[in-house]
Amino acid sequence: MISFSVNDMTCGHCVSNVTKAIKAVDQGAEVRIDLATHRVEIDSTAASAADLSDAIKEAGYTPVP
Ligand SMILES: [Cu+2]
Repeated sequence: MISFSVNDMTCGHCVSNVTKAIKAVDQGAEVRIDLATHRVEIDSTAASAADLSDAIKEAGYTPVP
């Protein structure tokens, strides 16, 4: 499992943006997001942590490992 804290993710819209960004890198990824704690957990077999981090950054957010 890969996890990040994404502290600038503040609402449901952000959650959907981050989810889309992750799915764009790995369509089969399992994504769990807890908005209250800003925690993003990803189970991916096709993408590395660096790929996923870059995708979240490109969507305009700041993932912290
Ligand atoms: Cu938002």
